[in-house]
Amino acid sequence: MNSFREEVTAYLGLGSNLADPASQLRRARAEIAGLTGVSERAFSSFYHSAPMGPADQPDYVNAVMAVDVTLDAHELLRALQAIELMHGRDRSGRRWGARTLDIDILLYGQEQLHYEDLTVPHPGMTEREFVLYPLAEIAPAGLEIPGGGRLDDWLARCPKRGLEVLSVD
Ligand code: PH2
Ligand code: MG
Ligand code: MG
Repeated sequence: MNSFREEVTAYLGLGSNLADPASQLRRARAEIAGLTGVSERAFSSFYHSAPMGPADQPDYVNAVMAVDVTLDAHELLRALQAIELMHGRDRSGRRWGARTLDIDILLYGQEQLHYEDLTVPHPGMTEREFVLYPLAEIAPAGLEIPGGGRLDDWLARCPKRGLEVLSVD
């Protein structure tokens, strides 16, 4: 880690649909905020969402967290994957199947990154109601998605599919 590196604001998408999803997200929030080189800037409401992908899985709880980081994108990715593992994340399941905790890097400053293990902005984020609505809650007005247009424009075109703010988070 490089303590002289400039701070970057990153947006993280959190999701869970197993083993008390809301408490998974609550713990993850504290763990992320406690990482060296990471500080919490904002956290959205918790949202109840219908599963995207296989329908025979429980509904999800989703949220978006903004963090200021001095980690580079891969250092951040590794740290988030370690947190997923602490939550018993099992990557052997089917694509888009049930999970105890998923933490995705949605945006990393204004950067566009294309690595084998990391694509930023997160592919598909502009079509996912459980990303766009919580993101819009905490992002600055007029946020531009690097290489991908304005958040507000995507939001206006994105059906809610039953997405609801959870009254207790
Ligand atoms: N994540 C997936 C697959 N499907 N559906 C909802 N509602 N929320 C998610 O976070 C989600 C999903 C894979 O990451
Ligand atoms: Mg995901
Ligand atoms: Mg993921």
